[in-house]
Amino acid sequence: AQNCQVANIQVMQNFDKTRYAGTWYAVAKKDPHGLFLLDNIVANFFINEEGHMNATAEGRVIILNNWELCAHMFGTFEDTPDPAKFKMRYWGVASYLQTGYEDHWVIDTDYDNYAVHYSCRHVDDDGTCLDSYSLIFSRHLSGLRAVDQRIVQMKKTELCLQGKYRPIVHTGFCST
Ligand code: AZE
Repeated sequence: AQNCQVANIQVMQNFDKTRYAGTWYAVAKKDPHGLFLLDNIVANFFINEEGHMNATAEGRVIILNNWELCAHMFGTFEDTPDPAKFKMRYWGVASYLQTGYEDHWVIDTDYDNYAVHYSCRHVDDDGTCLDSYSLIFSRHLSGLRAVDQRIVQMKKTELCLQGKYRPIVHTGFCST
């Protein structure tokens, strides 16, 4: 039974942030309300000296209506009692980019091929999510294998976000 309660969302069991480290290419996304990374989204996760997860992310954005640039972002993660649920504090390397403090959940991953991320920014009074974003990651720029696509499709449905994702193009916009 699908009730779409944020509190009932299943996350990755025994999440291992060491194995999660390294480069992930975002291949699909469900956007939040408002400004977000448009495409060419690549995230790099690593563990800092204190053992906490950190990440850099980049992606194409358009700010101030028509200024197109590559956003270079940084995120630090606070552990919570659930090893797959983090609080992420993030900011832009340039001050005119976005800052925030929000949930960052790893829904599923095999560490070597795919990962499903989810963040609910605003839980409604009825316990469903009012404003979420979600990224589907691949270790490879070429995208996901068919076997991984089937798993990811199931997870999108579990998140109550089936049909709400759009593919992310990688044109090299942020590589120069
Ligand atoms: C994420 C991967 C882990 C590190 C970070 C991420 C999120 C970044 C944003 C950036 C938004 C920037 C905007 C700029 C104008 C989840 C991709 C930091 C939400 C809108």
